[in-house]
Amino acid sequence: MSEDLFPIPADWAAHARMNQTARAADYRRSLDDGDAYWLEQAQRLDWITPPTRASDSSFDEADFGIQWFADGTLNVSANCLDRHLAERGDVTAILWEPDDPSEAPRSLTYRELHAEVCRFANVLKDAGARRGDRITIYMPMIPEAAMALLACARIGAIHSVVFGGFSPEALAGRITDCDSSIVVTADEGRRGGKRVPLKANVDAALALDHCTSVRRVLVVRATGGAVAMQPGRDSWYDEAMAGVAPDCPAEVMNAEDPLFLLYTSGSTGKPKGVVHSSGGYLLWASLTHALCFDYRPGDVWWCAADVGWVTGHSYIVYGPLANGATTLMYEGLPSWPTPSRIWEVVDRHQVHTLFTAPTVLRALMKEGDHHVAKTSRASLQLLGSVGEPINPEAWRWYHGVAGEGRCPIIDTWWQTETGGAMIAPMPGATDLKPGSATFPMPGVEAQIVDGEGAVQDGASEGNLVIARSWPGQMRTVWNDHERFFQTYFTTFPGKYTTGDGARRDEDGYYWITGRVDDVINVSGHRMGTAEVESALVLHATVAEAAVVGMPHDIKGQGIYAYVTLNVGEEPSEDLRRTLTQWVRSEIGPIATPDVIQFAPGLPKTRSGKIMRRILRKIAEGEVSAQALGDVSTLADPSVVADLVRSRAGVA
Ligand code: 6R9
Repeated sequence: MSEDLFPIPADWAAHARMNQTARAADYRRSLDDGDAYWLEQAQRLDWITPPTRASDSSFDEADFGIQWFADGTLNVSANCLDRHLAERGDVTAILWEPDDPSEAPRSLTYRELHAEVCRFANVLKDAGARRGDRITIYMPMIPEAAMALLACARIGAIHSVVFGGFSPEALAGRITDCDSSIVVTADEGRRGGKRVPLKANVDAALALDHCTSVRRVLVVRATGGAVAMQPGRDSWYDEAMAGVAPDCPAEVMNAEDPLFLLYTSGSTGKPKGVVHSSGGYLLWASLTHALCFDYRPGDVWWCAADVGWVTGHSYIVYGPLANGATTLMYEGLPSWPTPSRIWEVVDRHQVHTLFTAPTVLRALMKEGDHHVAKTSRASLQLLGSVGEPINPEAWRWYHGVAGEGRCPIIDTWWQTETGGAMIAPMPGATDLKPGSATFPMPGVEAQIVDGEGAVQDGASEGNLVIARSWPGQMRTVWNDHERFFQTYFTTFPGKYTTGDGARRDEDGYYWITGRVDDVINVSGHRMGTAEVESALVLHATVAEAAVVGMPHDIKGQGIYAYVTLNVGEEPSEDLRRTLTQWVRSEIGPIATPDVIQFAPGLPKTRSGKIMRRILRKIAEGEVSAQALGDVSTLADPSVVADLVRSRAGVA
């Protein structure tokens, strides 16, 4: 790994809100005098009742609980909209770039967005939505998606966004788990010139026996494609908007009232509904957006994620809008219709900061630098990365080719659970090392612990844990507080377990080494191996399945599935295709296995536990006896040789 240092550029050092000394002092104070520090930071929000207490949190079993600003009240949509109207009402809030570059972009000022959100909130109320109700949002990347989030926030309803790439099955599971009564969707989405049948997927989800909670479906006309409307249940959004009052007072919410839930994959079981709060979450999204990206009024900000992931929640919608920013929302794919598209969008909208994922960079890198060189990119001042470890080669390309050596790379490490960036550089305060997310953000007491939980000081490597609560921390797993505690606070008692490994070098820089659990990261998207396994074993031909990650040039990790068929079933190319398609329809295209290896047997211990370590090695192509290590504890060591032999035919 490269340890070169890229010093803070002089212009950033001169004008950024945080310099090196200030960052260090600020961090110290955030830990040494946390309550005062956070009550002060909380003033960046517009409170109805300002909080008088900061954290009431404990990670210990006896008094476990997480609360921030518990006596404060506010409304998140008012923070993102109303408070900007007096001074920034005519500033562009959302800039929208369509999938098809020949179409015109759209833009909405804060005043216009406020008006739309108020009406949308009234539409939701008319549909029966009340404070605390769950509303599922299954939308393409159009401004109405952001409006839907803010409209929920305005009336105190809890939104649950489901990524548009999830299948009807996966959508239904997420609707049922939180007992959602309303779905907001669109006729179709568009991505890379293709149509995504969102409304048809909703219909298919709601037709499933177990999916019975939804009473109303609101449909935004995005493409004009034909869809079936079920009378009494489905309404067109534009028609509903025409019939409601233009003003809608913002509901007074407690800081701890849930703002949203977002399903994410873990190492076991079905996806968890991660619950985020109103006050602490918004403060974290807003503060980290301001600090990591040194956001200034007038800068055009582009987070190229999908609103279906936490990155879209925190850095397309909540953080930037709370900060009065101009946030660009892009409907399409970074490399469609050509690999220059991402840079053309930068030029078209004079983007100041671009925030994207390493998988995108690796894919673009492969296409050749001429696709970049033919664009100007003169407006770019800062580049961000998120979603997976950025390999130094991609980092250098991003910095040198895309940013022409001018733009610091802000590599932000965080998780759905953390609400916003946890370890990240600040452009005026942090010398960069390619591949390192650098230092913890204020209030983030990051530690490296060994397998027994002993804290490692100085240069070390091990499990990354966070030793105390921070405002943006998730508060619970929807409907399963016990699972929340068990998942995150029992491996290393008294600490939040991230599931990531990390190394800290002699200069104190953190290097995230990737997941240490059974979560794999495919193109920056989290996938639980257990989820893919459950999908596979649901198929009539499959007896057993084991899924592991494998190295993949573009995606970071690919999905490698070992499948044992039922007695009497024969492996074939046809069956391989059928099973691949099956997983796509059970979960969605993001879960498509890259390799399916038919395995007569899986390596198991005598107690029946699958030895994933061995399966990972075989998937990586590491098949020497030395790489595979000790197999003598297996119930049947000969299965390993069989797997190695049959691997040759598939990978
Ligand atoms: C924001 C987001 C979380 C997991 C996380 C880690 C990986 C994210 C990273 C990174 C190294 C970075 N991850 N950012 N690893 N460097 N800058 O991606 O949330 O979808 O929940 O994924 O992604 O492994 O644990 P989420």
